[in-house]
Amino acid sequence: LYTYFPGQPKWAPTKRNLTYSFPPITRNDIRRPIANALGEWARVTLFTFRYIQDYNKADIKISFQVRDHGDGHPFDGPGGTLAHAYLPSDGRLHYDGDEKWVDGVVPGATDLQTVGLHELGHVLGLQHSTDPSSIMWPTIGPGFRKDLGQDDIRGIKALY
Ligand code: TQI
Ligand code: CA
Ligand code: ZN
Repeated sequence: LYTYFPGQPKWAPTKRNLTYSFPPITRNDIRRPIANALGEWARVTLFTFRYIQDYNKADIKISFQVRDHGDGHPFDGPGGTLAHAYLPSDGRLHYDGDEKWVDGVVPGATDLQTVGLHELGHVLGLQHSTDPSSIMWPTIGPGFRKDLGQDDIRGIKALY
């Protein structure tokens, strides 16, 4: 079953068309799997996600960070933590730049889209689920791809 953060923080009713951006230096090949993850959430919610160039103006700020990156939650190098995201309506989503990121299923590497789906769940207000088939289930092996589950869809629809 899905859960929410304490106090059920969520995006305000006036915020349904969210913008997202990357810092200008971000590699181009990571944008497609992240856009796909956004598209999956858009399909099951009233949210739309639109890319804008201006990183500082975006609702959802997606970046790659390594080790201590100034937010009090340092990454841990290869392995361990893969990414983290802030709860609504902060909008920050950080990938650990020390992981081997790929678009798809590659042994020993981690799928950008799958982790993006999970982290975007946090960005939208979902906490972890007790359902192993949920994208919000807190563990997954490397080299796997996972999609939204029924539990995730029920959870997000019940929140908004
Ligand atoms: N990152 C953790 C996560 O997003 C960060 C975290 C730990 C966290 N405890 C938390 C976030 C409590 C919010 C609340 O869950 S992670 C997976 C999975 C991670 C793990 O790197 O462990 C995915 C990120 F499910 F695959 F194991 C994304 Cl998909
Ligand atoms: Ca790591
Ligand atoms: Zn999580």
